[in-house]
Order: sequence, then structure tokens, then C-alpha cells
Amino acid sequence: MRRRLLAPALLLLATALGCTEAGTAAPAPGPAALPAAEPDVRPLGRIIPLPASVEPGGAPYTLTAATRIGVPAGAPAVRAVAERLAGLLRPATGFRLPVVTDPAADLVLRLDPSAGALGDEGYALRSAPGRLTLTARTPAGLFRGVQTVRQQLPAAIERTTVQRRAWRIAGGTVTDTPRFPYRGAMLDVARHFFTVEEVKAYIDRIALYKYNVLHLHLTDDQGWRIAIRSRPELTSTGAATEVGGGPGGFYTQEQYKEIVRYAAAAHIEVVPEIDMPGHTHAALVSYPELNCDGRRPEPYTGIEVGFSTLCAEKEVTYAFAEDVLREIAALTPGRYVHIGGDEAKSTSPADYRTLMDRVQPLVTRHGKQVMAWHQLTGDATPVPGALIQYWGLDRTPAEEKEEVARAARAGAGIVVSPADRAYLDMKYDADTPLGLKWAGTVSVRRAYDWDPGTHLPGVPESAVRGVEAPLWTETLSTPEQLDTMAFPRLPGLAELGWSPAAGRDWDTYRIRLGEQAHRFDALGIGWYRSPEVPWPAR
Ligand code: TNX
Repeated sequence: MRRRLLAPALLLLATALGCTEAGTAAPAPGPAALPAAEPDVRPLGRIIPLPASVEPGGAPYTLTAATRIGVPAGAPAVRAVAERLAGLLRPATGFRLPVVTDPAADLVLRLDPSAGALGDEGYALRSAPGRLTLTARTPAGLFRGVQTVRQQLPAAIERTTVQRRAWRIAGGTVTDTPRFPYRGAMLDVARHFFTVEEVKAYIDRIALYKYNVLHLHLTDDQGWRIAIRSRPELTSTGAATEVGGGPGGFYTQEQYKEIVRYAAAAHIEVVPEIDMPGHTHAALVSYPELNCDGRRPEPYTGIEVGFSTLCAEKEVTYAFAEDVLREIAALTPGRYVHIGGDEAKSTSPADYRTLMDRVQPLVTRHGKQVMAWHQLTGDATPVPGALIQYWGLDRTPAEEKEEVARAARAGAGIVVSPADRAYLDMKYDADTPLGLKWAGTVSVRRAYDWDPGTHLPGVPESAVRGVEAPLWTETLSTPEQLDTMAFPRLPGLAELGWSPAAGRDWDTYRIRLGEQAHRFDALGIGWYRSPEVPWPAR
């Protein structure tokens, strides 16, 4: 309560030092509000995800009507990132911001192949009067750096009409690399279908927070969402339903490629998931011969799980899996094809092993690595190179966690998505109207305040490839509903994947998160005003 009396400048200082809580006798009842307006110059590094290293110093850089964006000659991938930056900055500034190859340009994007320490996605940003330089070893690194430039500018930069204000970036240097190579967001387009445009909007959101994977859950009991040319019934029959009885929908292969291209322009890899052997009711409706009894079941539009299975003893099952995985692999420039493997409650353990033993090689034969939910480690054996997605809870039995640890020791990479931390479809609290709560409620703090590197006992940090934030859509059917569940938890999970553990803590994070509200608003993101966060005063 006391903090509400603090003058804004003092509050900013206190919060910058991370000491707004310290020294108060009782625990703070709830965070006070931030000042209604943003500071003119955002302190360097006060962004999400928190950069690995920040050395503030010197006067700020100012973006002006005369600013030109310089790129090296003959580097189309760099030019593409520069054009993207210009495209972001032009609407709100109203500046021309030409992309030029003149070395005297004031805002410079450059590749330095010798900057090995920056890795595949790192960047260095130097800001000083008259010159802003973004350096990376790769175009992906430049793209991540562009997100930093964006967030260092006032949030009004995200608006689509000209804003009259100064555009400054605090002086100093940010040197930044991700902690983990895999930072994913998953969208379930099977329970409710989302259009290409809606998926693109989600890609835009995750790109701002330096995510680099979009996992699309393309098939489930309620609908099949991707055209498979050799199996036309999957979409002519299997796509026509969704939870609640709506019309469903699917992506043609051209539309799917458009999503993949759009993601690639944001240096985001798309991981398609074809869930097997459970979660296959839509396929079983489309091709009755895939059922052990050969009969076509009724379509399903409820939200139960665990009732469907492919038939292990029929050869047509493997011909089906081959057709689907061959076409999916051909649509996938990325490394992974996710084959699900979760909640196969209607598949006997022996059948599960048979199915997974035969399906995994289909993926590798088509040049892709297997990704699967962690049940693959208990009831079957991951093939070499498999990436395992852990989605257990604190209360998941130790033996199940040990199976994942054993797979990690045998060389599998692990992506952590604990349902009671990282599931964006869990309710924030008991009053949240949307979402589920089978894994408990997941507050903004709970989603942030844990460490992916040490979360799973017996899994060394070296086996952890990263974090993923799944958004299941049993209860979500509009982009606005996706926004309310993802924001504000999605930025925090991005920080878990990107930022060094040592620099992170909830008390300073929640202030940086509060400041993001200006940006959510400018971007038209409908976010949930969690009482745990000191949002700007309204
Ligand atoms: C569990 S997580 C599932 C999904 C549900 C989700 C809802 C996982 C691998 N399976 O089928 O949609 O919970 O939160």
C-alpha cells in the first residue's frame, strides 16, 4: 500500500533496484500500479526476455526522419531483416527509413561470422548518439536483436498510425544469447480450428518475445486439420467437426506452406504434430478400415481424452502412417515431426510399443527427427535423435519422471512443458472463465517462477533443449480468447527459455511485465489483468 504514495520517479528507481518489496513489514498485499505513462527512454535491457548482458552508458540514440538503415551489399537475408525492421518502425514514426548499402547509415545491421560467442541466435546492440549498430553471426540473431530494438523504443512504436513523440534508445551495449536453443509455443488447431491469418497473428506475438518454434497440434479426436493428398477423406470428412459442434476447417498444403513461410521469415521453425496412436478419432471416422472392428464411428465434438486408438495389428495402420508422415515430412523444412504418443489410454502397452516402434522409423526414413510427448519414454523406446516433450506435473509419480531421465541419459533431448507451469490453457485462478484446471490453476507467477534447467530430477541441464508453452483449445475458439490465456504468461515462458537463470527473479520480472501492458495495448492484444502484476495505472 505504501508504494502507492511514492512519487513515480522514486517508484521507478525503487523498482529498478528490485527493492519495492524489501523493507516493508508485512508482505505486500498486491502490487501498486506503475505510472500511467511510459518513461521517455526505457532503461537499457529493461525488456522481456531479460538480456544476458547489459552495459548501460552514454547518451541515447535517436531515430529521426533522416534515419537510414544500412545493410551489407549482397546479403539478402540481412536485407530481409532490415526491411522487416523498417516495416515495424515506419507506421508509428511516419519516417521513410530507407534500407541502403551506404556504410554511413546511422542504424546498421551487420553480420560478423567471426563473432562465435553470439552463437546461432545471439546479437550485440550498441546504442550511442548518431549510431545504432546491431551485430550478429546469423540473420536469425539479427532478427532477435530487432525485437530488442522494438522493445527498447516506446510501446507507441507498435501503433499503426503516426505518433508524435521522440524515439530514443538508451545508450550502451546489450550482448545477448539464448540460454536454450528450443523456445516453443504450441497451438492446438484441432480442438478448435484457427485460420491461416489467426495463426499468423499468433506467430507475430511469439516472435516479439524471441520464441523460435511454433508447434502446431494438427490432429486430434475432434478434427484433422491438414490436407493429405493420398488420404483425401481426412479432410473431406475428418475436418468438418470441432469441439462444440462448430464447422471445423483445415489447411490445404499450400496454406500450410504459407504458415511455414511466414514463420520462417520470423526465424521460427514449425513443428507439425500428428498425434498417434491415441487422439486419432477424426482419422478413424475418415477411414473406417483403421478401426480394429472396421466400423465407422460417429464424429466426436466433446472434450474427453483417451478413447481412440489406431489398430496395432492391422497393416493398413502402417500404410496410413507412412502416407501421412511422408507428406508431412515433405511439407516440413524444419528438423522435427511430432508424433504425439500421449494419453493412449485405449491402447494396450504391447500395442503401444508395436505402434511406436514401427512409426518412429517412418519419420527418420523421411529425413526428420522424432519429437513426441514423454509417454514415449515409458511405454516405448525413443529412436536415436528423438526429442522428448515432458508435460508432467509436480505430482507426477517419480517413476514416470525417472523414465524421462533415463531417456535423457541415453541421449534424448528434453523439452520441458510442465502442465502445472507452462500450459497456457490452465485457468489463472478459480475465477478464470476460460480454460481447464485438471493440472491446477497456473498464476502468472507460477508460470514464471521455476527453472527449466533443473525442473526434472535426474535430467541434467545439458539434456534440456528448452521450454515450450502449449495452448490447448478445448475451451478457446477465438483469437481474443487465445490472447487472454497467453497474455501475460507467454512472455514469462519466453524469458525462461532465453534468459540466464541468475538474472531472473519474480519481483523484478513483474515490473518489467507490468510495463509490457503498453505494448500489449498498442498491438491490440487483449490481455488478462492479473492482480499479481503492477500494471500501469488506468
Ligand atoms: C492434456 S498434454 C493433453 C491434451 C489436452 C490437454 C488439455 C497432452 C500431451 N495431452 O490432449 O488438450 O491436456 O490441457
